[in-house]
Amino acid sequence: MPLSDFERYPLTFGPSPVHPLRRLSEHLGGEVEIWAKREDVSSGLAFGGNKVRKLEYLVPDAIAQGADTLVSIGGVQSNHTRQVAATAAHLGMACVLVQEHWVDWPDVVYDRVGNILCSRIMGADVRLSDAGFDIGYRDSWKQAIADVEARGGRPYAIPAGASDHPLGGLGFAGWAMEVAEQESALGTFFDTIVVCTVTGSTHAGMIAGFAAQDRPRTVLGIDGSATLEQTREQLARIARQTADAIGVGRPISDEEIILVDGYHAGIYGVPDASTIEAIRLVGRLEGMLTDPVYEGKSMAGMIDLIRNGTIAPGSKVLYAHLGGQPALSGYAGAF
Ligand code: 5PA
Repeated sequence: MPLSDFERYPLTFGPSPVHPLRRLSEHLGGEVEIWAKREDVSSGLAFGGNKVRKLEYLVPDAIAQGADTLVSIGGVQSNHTRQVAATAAHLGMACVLVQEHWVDWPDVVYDRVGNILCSRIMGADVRLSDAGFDIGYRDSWKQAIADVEARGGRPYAIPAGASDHPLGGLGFAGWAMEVAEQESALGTFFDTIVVCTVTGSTHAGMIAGFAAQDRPRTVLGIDGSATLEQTREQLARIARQTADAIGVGRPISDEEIILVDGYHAGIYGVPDASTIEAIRLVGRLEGMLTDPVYEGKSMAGMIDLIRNGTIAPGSKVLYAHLGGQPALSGYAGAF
């Protein structure tokens, strides 16, 4: 059925803003026009970010099931779990979060500032776990769900990044529709989209949403997981499942699913020199902040792909800014 027939619980202010990054474009030679579309500033829920848009489609399901507690999972500095905590508070629900040891990072305040601090302030039951990085299903998460049931609560389980869920791709299928509307208002067309990919449903939703449109474009997912095969499998699966759900009416080809290796710094959650340089560059040229785990890596990727001509002169690029800045304070040591 068409996306508009799915129930959506508004958690955003409306379409996320798009704007040109003129000084960055010029700095990179002026032949590629770069714009940003800003998920980080399009909701009033605790610094926003890409999960808010996904959760707009999961919340009606949670309410319909009579849930009273949102349960989810991520790393210690997960942006996703912070957005789940904000959504639960906004809905008057309880929230249980499993925060795993996805990243070895030496800043002593890493598990006390940024996202995890926000989640604690918003009243979530935050549980630290020793398990390492994995975008799949975990025992600690099953335990959290069982605990809610044991105390008579009604849990609604949201997987990592709200991705591996039947409704996970819908939010960013909607993003693709929104881009088309904004393009016609602006009289422009973005032939290349750059997005950071980890649990996959952001990128997957975009692929499905753009597949429903007439004019082809390239969606470059810059991998931030450093577990490429697992992310590629989940990305492809969610893209195809979302395309079916919204009635795209044709199969998604392998060529439409582009996961770019080489900018994840070799490991999830840890920046390398190019990540830090990209964060500083765009901060100093545009006053726009990106983080060391996700957007700094997709920014480093976009910059390099423009410099090396993979994104060809004459291209119009839309950089999906998916949020993530609250984690910056946990990475003070990197700066
Ligand atoms: C995240 C995810 P996907 O997980 O949908 O591929 O999105 C990647 C991504 N940018 C990109 C930012 C700022 C993100 O937060 N974050 C996760 C989290 O736990 O925060 C799901 C991993």
